[in-house]
Amino acid sequence: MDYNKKLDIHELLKDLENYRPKRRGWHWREKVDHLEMGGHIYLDCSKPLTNSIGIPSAISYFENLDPQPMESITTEIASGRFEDDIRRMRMAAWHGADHIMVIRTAGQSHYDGRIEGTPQGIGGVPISRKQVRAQRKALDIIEEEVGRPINYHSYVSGVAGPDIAVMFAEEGVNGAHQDPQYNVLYRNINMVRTFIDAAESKKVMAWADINQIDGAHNANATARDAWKVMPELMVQHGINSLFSAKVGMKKENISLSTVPPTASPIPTLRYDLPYAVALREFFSEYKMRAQMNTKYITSSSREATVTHVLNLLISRLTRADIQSTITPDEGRNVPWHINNIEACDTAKQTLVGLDGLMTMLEMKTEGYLPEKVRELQERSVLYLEEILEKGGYFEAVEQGWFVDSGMFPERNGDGISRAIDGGIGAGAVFKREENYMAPVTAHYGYNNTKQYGVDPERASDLIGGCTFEKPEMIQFVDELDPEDNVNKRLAEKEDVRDTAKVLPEVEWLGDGIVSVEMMLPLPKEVAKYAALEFGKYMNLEDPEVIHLEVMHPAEGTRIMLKGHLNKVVDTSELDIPEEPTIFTDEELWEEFGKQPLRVVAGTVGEDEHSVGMREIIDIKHGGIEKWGVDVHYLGTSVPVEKMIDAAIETNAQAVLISTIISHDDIHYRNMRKLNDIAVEKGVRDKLILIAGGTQVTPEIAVSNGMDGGFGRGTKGAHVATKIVEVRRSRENA
Ligand code: Z98
Repeated sequence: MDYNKKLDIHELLKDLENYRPKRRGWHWREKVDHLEMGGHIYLDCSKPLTNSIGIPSAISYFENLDPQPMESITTEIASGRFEDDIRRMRMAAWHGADHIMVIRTAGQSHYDGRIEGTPQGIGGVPISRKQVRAQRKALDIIEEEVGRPINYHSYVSGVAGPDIAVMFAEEGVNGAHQDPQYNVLYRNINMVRTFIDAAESKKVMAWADINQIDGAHNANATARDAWKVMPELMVQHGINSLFSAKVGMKKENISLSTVPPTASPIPTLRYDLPYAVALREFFSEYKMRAQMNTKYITSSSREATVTHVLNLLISRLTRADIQSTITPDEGRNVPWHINNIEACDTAKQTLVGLDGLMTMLEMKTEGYLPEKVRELQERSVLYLEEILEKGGYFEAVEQGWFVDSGMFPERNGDGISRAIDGGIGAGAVFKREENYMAPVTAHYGYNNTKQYGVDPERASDLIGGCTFEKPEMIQFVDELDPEDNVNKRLAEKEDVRDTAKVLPEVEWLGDGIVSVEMMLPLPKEVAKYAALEFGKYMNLEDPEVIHLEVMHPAEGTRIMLKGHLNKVVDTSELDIPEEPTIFTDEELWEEFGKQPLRVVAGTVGEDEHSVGMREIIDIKHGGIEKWGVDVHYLGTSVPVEKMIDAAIETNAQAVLISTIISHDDIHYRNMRKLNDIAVEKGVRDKLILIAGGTQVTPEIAVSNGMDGGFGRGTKGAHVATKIVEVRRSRENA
C-alpha cells in the first residue's frame, strides 16, 4: 500500500464475500525494556511503528520522534457510515491507535437478530457482517502499513448477543464488550435469558481469543452522583469477570472497563486514585481497560483534554493495559475525525511524558490512601455479601440495588429495578432436552455428543466442521436495502472521491462541514444568535452552535459554530507556489561549523526600525546567531557606504541591510547604492548582499543588485539558507 494514496473503498469492497481475516485474537503491544529512541531511553514503551505521525512538537523539533506507550490505545469510531470510518481508522492508526472500537448504531441491543447489508447508522454504525468484514479487511491493510497489529472491537450485547459473538469469531474481531449486567440494567433484557446468552457468547469469544471488556463503566455514567457507585462498580466487575473465567475465558482476555469515577472541580484524585488502587488490588489477575470519565464531559475540548490527562495520570499511577480515549464528541454529538485523532495524540503525549513515573514514586502505605482503599474494598465486599444474603444477583436487581444514588451501605431506593420474569426475552429459556445436540464448536453447556464418541468441545467434527473451521460455509449476505446501502452513498460522492475536486470534511467524505470559532463581546444568549447570523454571512448552511463558554457575563462569550460550506474547490485550478527550501538546524549547524560565516548588519538610510533586523539576527527567536554565525550589528540609520566598509574591515562574507521606510522607493534605491559601492570598492564578488523589510519583494530586490531579498514573515532560517545557497553556487561557479 502506497501511503501517499488514499484507500480505495471500491477496491476494498470488491470480492468481499470471499475475504477471510488474516488472524484471530487480541494482540498486546510488545513492551521493549529500555527502548532507545532519538537519544533518549524509554522505560514504559513498546515496539515502535514503521509508519506513524508524532505529536506536533515531535514533527517540529524531534524529527517525528514517536515512541509508542506500552498500553494499547483505543479510539471509538462511530460516524454512521462505515466506509468513511475506515479512512478515520487509518489516520488514527498513524497517530498510535491499535484498538479500534466501533460504536454500534443507537441501541442495536434492541434488535433481536443480526442486521445484514450496510444501512447508515445513527450514533454509530449498524454492526452487520459486510460492514465488519470490510473494516477488518481495511485494518489488515492498515496494520501492515503502520507495522503493528490492530485490534478491531465492537459489542456483544442484546438478545442477539450470541449471534453477534459467532459472527465476530468468524470475522476475526479481536475485542468486544460483553456483560449481561449491561443488558439487564440498561436494555431491560430478561436477566435469566441474558445470563444464559452471555455464557454462550463468552464461550464463543473464548474460542476466538477475543478480549472481553465489561460494562461496569455504564453505572458510573448513569449514576446521579458518579462517585457513589464505587463499591457497586467493583461488584459488577467481579460478577462479570468471574463468570467469564468460569465459562472458560483466559484471564488475560478479561478486561475490566475501569473508570475514574469523578472529574475536577471535584478533588478528583482523592476519589479516583484510592478507587483505582482498590480495584487493581482486587483484580490483579485481570487486565485493565482504562475508560475515560464520560459522565462529566461537556463540549469543551480543553476541558475534555484535562479530564483525559488526569485520567491518564491515574492509569500510570496504577495500571492500564488498554487506554481509552474519549473526545468532547461525547458532549457535542459531533463524531469528527480530528477529535478522534487529537484524543489519540493526547493519550500518547501524556503517557510518553509520564514514562518511568513509577520508578520515581511510591504509593503511601499509611494515611488517607490505604485507609480509603480499605474502606472501598470493605464496602464492596459487604455489598456482595448482602447480595448473597438476599438470595443472589437476580433478587438484588429485582429490589433495585444497582445504580442507587446512595453510597453503599446507604441506599436511597432509586436504583434500577428489573423483574426476574420481566423484560425482553422473558420466558424464552428452555431446558435442553436429553437428546438435544448441536454439532457446533464452542457451544456452552450440555451437548450430548458423548453418545457419538465426540468431545463436546469438538462437536462440529460430527458434520466435518462448522463455520469456525470451514469459513466457506458462512453465508455472506450482501445489501438488502436497495436505497440505504454503501453503493448508493459512494455513488453520491464520486465527484469528490479521488478527483481534483474537494469539499471540507469533518466525518464523511464531501460532507462540506466546517467549524468556526469566534469571541463575541456579548452575553451568552445574545452571542449565540449573533454567531448564527455571522454564520449566514459566511455562507454557512444550517449553522449550529456546538460550543458556548462564558468568558464574563457581560464582556464576552466564546462560541464554536458548525455549518455546511457547500462550495467545491477544484485543486487543479489552484496556483500553488513552490515551497522554498529551508535548511534544517542540523544542516545549518554543520555548514557554519565547517565553514564559519561572519556578517555585518544594520538598518540603512534614515531608518530607525530595527526590530525586524534584530529578530533575523538574535538567537532568542531563531535568528542566524543560532547556527553560530558571527554578526556585527552596526545599529540603525547606518550610511550605506559604512556597511561595505565595515564588511571589508571585519572580513565579513555577507551584508544584511533592512529598511521599512519605502516612500519614493528609498528601500530599492538603497539596495542599488549598496551594490554599486561594493562594485566600486572591488568587493562585490566577495560579498553576499541581502536586503529585507516589510515592503521588500524578493524579485525586485534581486533586480536592484541584491543576492537575496526578504519581505514580511521572514525568519533567520530563510536568510541563513539563502546565504548558504549563494555561497555554494559561487563556489561551484
Ligand atoms: C465504551 N463509550 O465502552 P447497544 N455493551 C456494553 C456497553 O458498554 C455498550 C454496549 C453494549 C462506551 C460505549 N457502551 C458505550 C457493555 C455501550 C452498546 O447496542 O448500544 O446497547 O450496545 O467505551
